[in-house]
Amino acid sequence: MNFTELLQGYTGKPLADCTNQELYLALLELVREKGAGKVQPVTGRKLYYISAEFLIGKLLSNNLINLGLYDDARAALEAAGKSLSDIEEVEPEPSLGNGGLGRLAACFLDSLATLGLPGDGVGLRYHFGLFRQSFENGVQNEKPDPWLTAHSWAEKTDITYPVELAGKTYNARLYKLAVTGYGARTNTLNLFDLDTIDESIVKDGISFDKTVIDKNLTLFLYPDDSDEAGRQLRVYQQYLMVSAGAQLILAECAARGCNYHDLADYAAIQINDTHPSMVIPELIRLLGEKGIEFDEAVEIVTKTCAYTNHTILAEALEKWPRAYLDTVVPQLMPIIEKLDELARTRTEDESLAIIDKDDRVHMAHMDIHFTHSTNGVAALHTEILKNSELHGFYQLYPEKFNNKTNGITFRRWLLECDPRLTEVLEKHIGSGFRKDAAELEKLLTFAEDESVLNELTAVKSANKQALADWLLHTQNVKVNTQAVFDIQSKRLHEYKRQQLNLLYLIHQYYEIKAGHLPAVPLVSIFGAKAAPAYTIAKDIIHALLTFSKVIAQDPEVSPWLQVVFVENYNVTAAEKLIPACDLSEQISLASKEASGTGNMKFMLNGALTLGTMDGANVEISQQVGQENLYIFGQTSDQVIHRYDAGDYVAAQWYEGDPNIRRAVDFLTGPQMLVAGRQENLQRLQNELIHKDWFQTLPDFNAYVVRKGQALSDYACDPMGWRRKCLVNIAKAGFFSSDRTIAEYDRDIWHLGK
Ligand code: 26Q
Repeated sequence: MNFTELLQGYTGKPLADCTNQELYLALLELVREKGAGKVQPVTGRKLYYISAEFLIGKLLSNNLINLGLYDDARAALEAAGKSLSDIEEVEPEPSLGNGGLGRLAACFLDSLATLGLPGDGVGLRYHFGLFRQSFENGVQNEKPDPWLTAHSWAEKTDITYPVELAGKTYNARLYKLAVTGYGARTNTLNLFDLDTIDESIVKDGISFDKTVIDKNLTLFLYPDDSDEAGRQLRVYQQYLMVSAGAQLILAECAARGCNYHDLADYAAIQINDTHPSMVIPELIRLLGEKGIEFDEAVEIVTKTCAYTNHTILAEALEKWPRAYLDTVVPQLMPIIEKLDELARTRTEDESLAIIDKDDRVHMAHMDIHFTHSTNGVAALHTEILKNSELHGFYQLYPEKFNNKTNGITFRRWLLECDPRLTEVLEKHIGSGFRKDAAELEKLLTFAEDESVLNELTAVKSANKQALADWLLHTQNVKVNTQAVFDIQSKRLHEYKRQQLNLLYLIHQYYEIKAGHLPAVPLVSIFGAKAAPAYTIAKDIIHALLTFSKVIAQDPEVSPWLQVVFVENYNVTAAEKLIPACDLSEQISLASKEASGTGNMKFMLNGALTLGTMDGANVEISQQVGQENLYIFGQTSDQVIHRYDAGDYVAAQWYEGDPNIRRAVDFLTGPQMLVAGRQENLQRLQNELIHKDWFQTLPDFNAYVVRKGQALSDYACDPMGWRRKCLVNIAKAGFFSSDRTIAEYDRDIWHLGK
């Protein structure tokens, strides 16, 4: 049977007579059935990756590629006058993550399945996921994102588990979503939800009645830095996830013959940041119900569980007031108290306690004491954890600490999002890199081959044109495809320093006004959501949108400089932006970005990094060599010393440097005030002059110089530039999540054994 006949079996009529919606549903069914026959057999240890977020992105094309059906599907549809990319548009994106941590979980599921490792996800089925962002009058607005349609990849099961929250029992229902591996078997993403959720209680943007837990529990994923009420609801969500997850794990292991004493031979549980940390006391509680004594339960859980830390920002480490946990999870508090006592027998250092003197429960501390592994997500991050943030823990348990540098799945971030580049690569180095990312290095033999470099240039131009078409179609903005495309896309956070990029753009504006024209026009593209309660982050968005308007109206500046802010940045948007990028902005304050994973995606797609020595930028720099990227700014050591000394005074930098002063003053200058709002612009300006927690001003001049260098290289030495791009692509293999997962398995999980 050819693919057309196969698909018609699902549509029941000729493909040419179907709507895109009908074709989408038919493909969804077909993929489901093909995947169902490939479920991974399990022997020995199986991984449960438990995470509040799985930012999986659209699944149709990904699954078609992984099942080896993509080319056939595209050809069959084309023959019927249909386009697969139009059909993709019908699919809503499941927005089940904030950013990096959630996307990492999705990449890991893909790699686990691809490597044939038994590893399932455990998470929540949020009805609206993260909010949908829109801009109205230069301000971010938040609306629900109803991705859950009647037909979804996540299939309802008849399995439920009782979960007690604040003394009331709720039934967590299990949904299963098949995770296809590339040319391999499938694993499962287990998502829990309540049947009683009522989407109609959401009113006026994303507000809703916070008191009716049975109706609201899984409505939204809360953004980081969320407001107080949002924070509190997260505990309810977290416990729903870990309690139902723990019950699922115990049930699956028991069905495979586990007697609970030997749980660690059947299960490995990876705790993705502190959000699922309550799985530790919950498992101890459940094992107690099965008749296992506390001390043995602690040992079992420690052997089974491992913890990943994703952040260095102290304020992001979860601490819950004891009184609050007493209300929501009273069944866990006696266990957490016993764990605190036990931890205190191992150290006298009060700062390593689980419950501190202010009666706050430190989730990360519980994780480190009662799991066998704590890992950071890039080499520098792990060193900082060991030497400063978690130094006391490192002294106590040096053997538990290890590094697992993040990675990305090349199926989605190369094969799917950049088919043009994939084709050129295959033509020259064969298709081995599809399974073995290290084979990309074969490309290095073409570093001096001008015809190959020209092909890479042609790919980039075509991708820039495709992005320009998409921007015109979705946002009605026209961009100059002859310009250099410079992109900063990631969550909006002061430490990521979108405001530094803004100050550069203002500086460039003055340069152009003064007649110092750049060698090449610049299109500066941003994509970022700000947490709804994060005021300064929203002010930065407002300033960028306002500045964009100011320069668009200025005929002297607009031919040289354009600022585009992409609305509702998500995985789908990332797949359009990344292949079209020339210069990738990774400009966090050194020591603050745990790893970054966007940096890896841009590199893989042939963009050059402009970045600080932070997170995985350090390893990117090691891979490609410092002549193949643009590093600037203070080092993490300098930053940490400056923090320790506490002697950073932003105002001195502002007052002492005319360029800085000119750029910061512009924020509330007449042009900006005509186009934007005084309150927001003034607040941002004050923040920069009087606080600037993330040291934007000390890095300003170095940034201007380095970016200038990058842009002039791009303009004046196109072959040299493209050679650097080639080296970046060739050296990206290390950042495949297949490598990361193989390391987790080798050092922590030992799956299937
Ligand atoms: C915590 C408490 C209350 C409300 C929200 C939160 C919360 C939610 C999400 C805290 C943190 C997050 C997300 C963190 C995250 O995405 N971290 C990123 O993880 C990536 C994968 O390891 C790294 O590459 C990034 O450097 C890191 O910022």
